[in-house]
Amino acid sequence: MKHPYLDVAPEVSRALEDGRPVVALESTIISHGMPYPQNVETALAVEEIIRRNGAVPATVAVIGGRLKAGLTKEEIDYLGRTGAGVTKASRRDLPVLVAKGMDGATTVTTTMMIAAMAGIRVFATGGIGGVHRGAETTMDISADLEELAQTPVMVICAGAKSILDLGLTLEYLETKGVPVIGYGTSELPAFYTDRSGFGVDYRLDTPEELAQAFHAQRALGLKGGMLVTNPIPAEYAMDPDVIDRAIAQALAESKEQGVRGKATTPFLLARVKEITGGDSLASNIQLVYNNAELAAKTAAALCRIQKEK
Ligand code: PSU
Ligand code: MN
Repeated sequence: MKHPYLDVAPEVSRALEDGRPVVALESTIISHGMPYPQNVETALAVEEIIRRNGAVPATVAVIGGRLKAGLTKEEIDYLGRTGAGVTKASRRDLPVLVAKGMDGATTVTTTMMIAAMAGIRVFATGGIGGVHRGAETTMDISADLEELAQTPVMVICAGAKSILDLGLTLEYLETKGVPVIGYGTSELPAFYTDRSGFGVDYRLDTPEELAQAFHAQRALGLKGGMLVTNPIPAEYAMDPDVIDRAIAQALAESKEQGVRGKATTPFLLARVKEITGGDSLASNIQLVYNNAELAAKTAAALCRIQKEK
């Protein structure tokens, strides 16, 4: 059934009909995750990497109240230029954005939702939201974790930043039944670095193995998605001491300034970037490229499995 509020771009829709691979991409990373113009350049380069690896990109957003799976270059440029002027759209934001015909940049949560509505199974991003440090008292737990628990999309990321409590994030995912896979590693990567000190549930080493696990999750009739954590390539990883100090400073500032709610993650991301100069941005861009490539290959492997059945 076609969804009344969903617009799937013609190229994406043709690929899905033909059983060809498609990879979803989020837009909060464009509007709130990186500065202009690097955000637009990166978003367009990521689409290109997905094409080069044999899949069709579908960048997701809400434009004029329509849920979009696949954006034009102009729409990507608009989101990048407008930056934080666009609503950061999580699950709770969709009803009003749609009813009022507004724009929204989709987080991991809403990108998963819209990808699932469109029939897209693989989604590449940088980092996911999780359980924040101090969540024992603030109750700040990203809606991304709830979405992973209920929506059947594979999310390929570079782990989570230690602006979060990584141990509590893993506990939460365990409770919710979300498989956490390390790609070529048995340790959860920490976004800017390939190590966190925490183990993942399983290590898988090829796109085929990732696709098989996702296929089995569907065949078992399980709800929810799968989290694939793909370590940043060693040559782009940051010095753990440098990044830890920047994160500690950003966290202290957010506390001092009383930053709360949906502003927390964008505040921390922006401050870490400012404190480390351009270094963290360069790493951030490279890890997204790396995830896009793996997502395209995994989406292709998933299509091959589907054809065999
Ligand atoms: N973490 C990052 N980069 C990001 C985000 C998180 O390292 O760009 C964005 C993603 O869109 C993610 C959202 O879904 O922030 C989570 O926000 P919150 O913590 O408010 O749920
Ligand atoms: Mn939050």
